[in-house]
Amino acid sequence: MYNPRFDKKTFKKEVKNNVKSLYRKTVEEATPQQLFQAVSFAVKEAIIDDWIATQNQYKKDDPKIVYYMSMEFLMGRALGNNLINMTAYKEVQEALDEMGIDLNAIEDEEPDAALGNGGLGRLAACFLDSLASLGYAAYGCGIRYKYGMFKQKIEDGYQVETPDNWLKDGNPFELRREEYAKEVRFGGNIRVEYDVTTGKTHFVQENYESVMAIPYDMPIVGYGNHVVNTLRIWDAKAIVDFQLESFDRGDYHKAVEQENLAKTIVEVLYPNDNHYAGKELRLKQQYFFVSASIQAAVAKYKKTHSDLHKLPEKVTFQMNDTHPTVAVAELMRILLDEENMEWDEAWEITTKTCAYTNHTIMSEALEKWPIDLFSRLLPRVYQIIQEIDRRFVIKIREMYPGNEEKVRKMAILYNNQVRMAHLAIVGGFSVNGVARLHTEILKQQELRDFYEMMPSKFNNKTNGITQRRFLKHGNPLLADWVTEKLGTEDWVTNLSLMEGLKPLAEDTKALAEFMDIKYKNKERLAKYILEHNGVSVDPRSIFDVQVKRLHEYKRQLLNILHVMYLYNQIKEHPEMSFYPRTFIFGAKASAGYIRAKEIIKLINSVADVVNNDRSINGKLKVVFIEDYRVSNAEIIFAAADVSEQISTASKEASGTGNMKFMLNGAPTLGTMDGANVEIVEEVGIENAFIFGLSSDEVINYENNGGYNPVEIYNNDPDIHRVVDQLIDGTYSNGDTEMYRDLYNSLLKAQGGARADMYFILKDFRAYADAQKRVEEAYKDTEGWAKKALLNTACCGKFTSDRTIQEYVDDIWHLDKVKVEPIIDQTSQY
Ligand code: GPU
Repeated sequence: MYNPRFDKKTFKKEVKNNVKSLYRKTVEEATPQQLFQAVSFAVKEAIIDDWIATQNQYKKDDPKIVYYMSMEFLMGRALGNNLINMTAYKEVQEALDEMGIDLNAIEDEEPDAALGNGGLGRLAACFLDSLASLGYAAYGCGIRYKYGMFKQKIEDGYQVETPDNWLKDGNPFELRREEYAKEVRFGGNIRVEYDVTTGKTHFVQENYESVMAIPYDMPIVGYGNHVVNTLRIWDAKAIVDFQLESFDRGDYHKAVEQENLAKTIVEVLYPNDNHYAGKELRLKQQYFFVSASIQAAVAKYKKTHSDLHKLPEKVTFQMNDTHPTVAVAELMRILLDEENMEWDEAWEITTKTCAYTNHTIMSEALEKWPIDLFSRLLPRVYQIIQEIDRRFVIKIREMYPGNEEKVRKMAILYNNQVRMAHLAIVGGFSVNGVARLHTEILKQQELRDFYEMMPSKFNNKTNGITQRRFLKHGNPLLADWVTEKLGTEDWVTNLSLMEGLKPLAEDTKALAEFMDIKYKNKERLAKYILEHNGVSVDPRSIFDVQVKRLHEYKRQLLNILHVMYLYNQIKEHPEMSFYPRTFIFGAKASAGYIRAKEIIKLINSVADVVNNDRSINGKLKVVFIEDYRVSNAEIIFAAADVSEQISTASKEASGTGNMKFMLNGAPTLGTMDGANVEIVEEVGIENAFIFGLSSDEVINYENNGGYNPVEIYNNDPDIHRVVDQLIDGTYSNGDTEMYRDLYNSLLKAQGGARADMYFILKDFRAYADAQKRVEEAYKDTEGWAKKALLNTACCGKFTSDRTIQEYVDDIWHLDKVKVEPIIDQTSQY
């Protein structure tokens, strides 16, 4: 066991002592929040030893480091996860029990660290967990937003956003590292100096505004290996003294401006998922954390290495989508202006150090900054991008003489815009997609020209998730059962062992146990729903779950239209056999995404009507879970029977929720999109419910102007009826306008958008049929249990440990590190 040094007595003493010194209270007097703080500080105390040991080991071994650059880290709660990874969860639970403290209740006091929107941010969090658990040196680099993802309230069926003040009680796990502060400069102008003696040109930024970036470090605990890596997130503060002492003495106005800049820059996470809004402050955020992180990484490298030309041997900057791709130009700037390198040597280093991951093909997500905004905010960085572009365009012309179409399509600067994806592809050595299908679409469609020009840069890294949080922590009943059945807990770090469960699909007793655990988890979720939504749901009904960001391409609208259809069926044929179903939704809509908000309102309206209709005998329930986030996701995945993954084929790059459902034994009801394709490949098509257009068919329609939904509407009376119910007042107390926009979106081309852009009516019948197959399959209790169990048994591929190992083998080439723990008498682990 990992923690032979855990001593209950010392731990309990420490908790008591923390309550006393932090709050001048006894354990009995302390509030739950105070107990959470006291326990967390005791846990941090133990983590610190391993954190020091790890960093010392890194100093000794000098391994290559990956810097995972991301605007988002959707970490969720830290306490329970840290205990799990220290392999101390049960011991600490017991110790606290003996003090009359319930660990679960204490965990519920911790706010989620919601520094991300959805899949992209959660992937970053899973990756950090896997990097530490596999023993690789890594930093997560991001922003310490004062306000994370907004909290969602549902009022009268509408989403209402409230600020997420996650730091208000203090964050016990973070460390402020003032001594590693870095200055970041914005705006002003560039003065060009020519040095006659050296013949060198210098570029001097003047009249700029600047902020100080202050790092906060959060420990990332590896599982059972004493490795503790660092998530470094940057706070901003004004540099007032500096300005008043220098040439700007007495420039009160500027001091105030800088104060404001510092305050606003880290104020809040932009709540957009898969969407580029073009806000200047967002670009400031991007450059702010990228510049600080790269400065810090270069400074760290220089402490122990003399030759910057070998930087690529020790450092990779992995850019999580285009959000941090200004990194390419910033590294160039540092090498050129601060290290006085020539262009070619700086370029050689940069293009061996930077790598880019693409997470979407949705065109509205492409970051294309207007040149006037970009060059005003980052004048020197912009000059460098101009030069990168100039040289790249020469290359295009060399390769494709006379083909100006290629230049138009591939240039970085075009149409008065800076195309960030192009910068990343040209300036990096690797471009990867996040599921096999997605990478193929990138190569054959969106990035085809780049693939043709530089095929060797392109590679696939199918996403993954961490089983430590989403099984061991989130579903302890199933986790213990798996351990018992496999006779080992090694699946926690080697998920391929799950295939050892496959024979149990033929074992009636094991199947019953498996479904009994599912039932208990459904009871736990039902309790949560009753407490948080005031709706009572029957754990014997089928829990059909769609939880993810609200987006038209994810097609929550298809799901709820189908519920409306089922409701019509039940009303019309009360005698018809119908297995009771509970449709569970959870989703945040970006604050400015009107149509997404209409869909939330519709779901809640349908819930209102259906849940209150006594005549259907509770056969159908609809629940919208408020404030879907990492912490309640853990409960939701564990309780799901059916995993809804119904995006329009080609649109969902990968999906990762799909993997979390699979891990917890919920078969996929989905399209052949993203990683669903690979899930089906692992589990077998007979253990999933697949329907709808293929990505090729969708792309084909799109290239030929779409399809005609009106024809379907006119020819299918069930569909006709459901669509009409959007405007006949059925779900709006007689209001015929409330859902008119949704109605129009399905039937009418408007404002450049095709009618039914996401093929909802086109796929409706296929979806309804697939749902019918779900119902039939569920009625066969043992048959269903088999499918469910096989999903868990076949999920091995989808651990982020596998994903990270592939990144290491193909892109990062990191060295594995072994950490020997510090044995310290005063420490309790
Ligand atoms: N994704 Br781009 C986001 O969550 N937010 C974004 O802004 C962009 C992509 C998601 C993809 O939609 C999802 O398919 C994928 O699994 C996830 O990134 C992680 O790669």
